[in-house]
Amino acid sequence: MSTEMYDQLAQAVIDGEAKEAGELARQALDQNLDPLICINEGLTKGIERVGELFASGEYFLPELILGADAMKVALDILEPAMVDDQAREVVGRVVMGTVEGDMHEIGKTLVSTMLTANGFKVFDIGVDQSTEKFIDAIKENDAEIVGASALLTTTMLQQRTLIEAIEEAGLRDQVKIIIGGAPVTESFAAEIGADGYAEDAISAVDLAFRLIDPAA
Ligand code: B1M
Repeated sequence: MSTEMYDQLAQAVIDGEAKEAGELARQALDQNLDPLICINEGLTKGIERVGELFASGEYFLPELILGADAMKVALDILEPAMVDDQAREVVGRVVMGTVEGDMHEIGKTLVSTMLTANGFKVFDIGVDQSTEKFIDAIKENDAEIVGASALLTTTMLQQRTLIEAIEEAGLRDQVKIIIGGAPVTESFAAEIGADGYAEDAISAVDLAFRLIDPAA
């Protein structure tokens, strides 16, 4: 039953059917399915397939956009169910964004949501954000962690530029820097002087906890 729902969610994303993806997401919640599993086993599998079809030339940009739109509609329904509104102590303050030149928002938003669901206060500044915007947000929100997402092999270089800019702004000692996104690796993170790399939203939460409290 649940596997069938995950497959249907994936298929709605592959087909770029936003309305259907939204209806399925509502049905999944009605059936008390875990929203995170619906995202990981359904929507994410679907968008990965869209990416494969795009890479192999079977899909073009319009299909990529339709798939992402379908995923977003379903995420907007599933994500609030992951963040219950119990008042909790703030674990840490995080500025999160996708780097300049990069419009990919789904993974970054998922990381923000998971951090929020785990008690972090996240200031999500959005996609295509300049180093200046990151730095202003760190100062304005007194952040302890900065998260920078990049999905393109070209824009991942901006993560290095961001770290250099944070150093130049004299803020490097104040913040821990986490990077992520499909082309990013642990060794790239080490090479550019980030404090950590996370492969997915769940490991980003573990990493953030470790960086906030290394003894934990
Ligand atoms: Co784009 N795109 N895209 N795209 N797109 C990729 C990334 C690509 C791999 C597709 C492909 O060719 N197979 C390819 C990149 C190739 C490369 O650089 N090596 C690509 C390309 C080429 C492009 C364009 C250049 C296409 C064009 O115009 N010709 C263009 C660039 C636009 C730009 O940014 N300037 C483009 C545009 C788009 C859309 C706008 C149409 C759309 C995004 C819509 C949106 O976000 N609102 C889109 C999409 C949807 C994709 C794919 C299919 C899916 C991305 C996604 O949302 N994945 C993608 C193929 C793929 O990744 N399989 C592709 C689901 C998401 C949950 O995963 O984002 O990886 P992901 O996030 C994960 C982890 O990476 C990690 O946790 C997340 C959750 O588990 N993570 C972090 C992410 N950020 C993190 C930060 C952290 C920690 C972990 O700490 C801070």
